[in-house]
Amino acid sequence: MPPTLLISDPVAAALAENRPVVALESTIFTHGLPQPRNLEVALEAEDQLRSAGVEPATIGVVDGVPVVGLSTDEIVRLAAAPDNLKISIRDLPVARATGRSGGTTVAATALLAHRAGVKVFSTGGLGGVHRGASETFDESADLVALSVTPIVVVSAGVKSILDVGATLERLETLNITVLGYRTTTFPGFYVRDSGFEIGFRVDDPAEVAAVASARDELGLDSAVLVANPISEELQLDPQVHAEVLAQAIAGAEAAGITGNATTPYLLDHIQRVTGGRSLDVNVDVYRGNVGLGGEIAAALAKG
Ligand code: PSU
Ligand code: MN
Repeated sequence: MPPTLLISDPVAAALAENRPVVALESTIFTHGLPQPRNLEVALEAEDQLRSAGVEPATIGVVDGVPVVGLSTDEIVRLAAAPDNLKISIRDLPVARATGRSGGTTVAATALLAHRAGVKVFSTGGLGGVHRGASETFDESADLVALSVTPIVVVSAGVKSILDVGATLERLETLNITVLGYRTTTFPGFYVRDSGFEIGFRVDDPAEVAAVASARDELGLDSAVLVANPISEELQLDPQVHAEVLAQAIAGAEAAGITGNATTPYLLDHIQRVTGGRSLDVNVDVYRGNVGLGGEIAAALAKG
């Protein structure tokens, strides 16, 4: 039988020696970013961590086997494959039974990272509650997964194309601790401020590590979500962002776009209208979260 979890040698060694490790998802490069930028971003994130003395554990599914610590060859292969599955937790059994490969979402990545013993996970933007969810029930499995997975997730909030207020309500209901990193407002992914307040602010990686350790001492199983906003210099101009988003939403309605097609439509619209600037911001956001994840992992490893 193929293994149900394969931990690469470098990741296993780092964990055994209590060196810092940061998990990275693969849906970001199998489904989130266009080629060839997707591969560059995936490999850059790994290099960024290694230069900071942190072991990267990029997670995905290769021929049905969940892998924690994809090799460069495996990342290259997944970034190029046209037939990857987008693998959330419900898709893991299908991938295993059929021997398929694919990128793991935040939900599946968090689960596999935790099973491997990795304590910190950096992503770009978490999945959340979609606009119109009161009709469609479209809410990402990322939220439910984080309610039962004791890990630290670093994200720049959720994309503004989602219903940010409803997502924050669900995070509360699901007992997920939300910390603002050097901010008291929830980030809006492309912009620093989504307009929603969050209760707790932390100012350095050691404070995040202290909250994660307290969570463990209390025997709680939920994630700590670190909301890390993009810097003011790198954000999309908030005025432009608001206008483009309103246009994109109106365009989707006029074109009768619904369901799963909505997110790709909105993201593509925003990208075209901003002349690719939103894609650059997306990459900058990710870089910021990867860097902070490394610092938090280092603080946790110090104990
Ligand atoms: N946010 C994006 N692009 C993405 C994702 C999130 O802007 O590709 C990915 C992440 O992997 C996230 C997943 O976990 O989509 C959520 O998908 P869904 O809403 O189908 O649960
Ligand atoms: Mn969905």
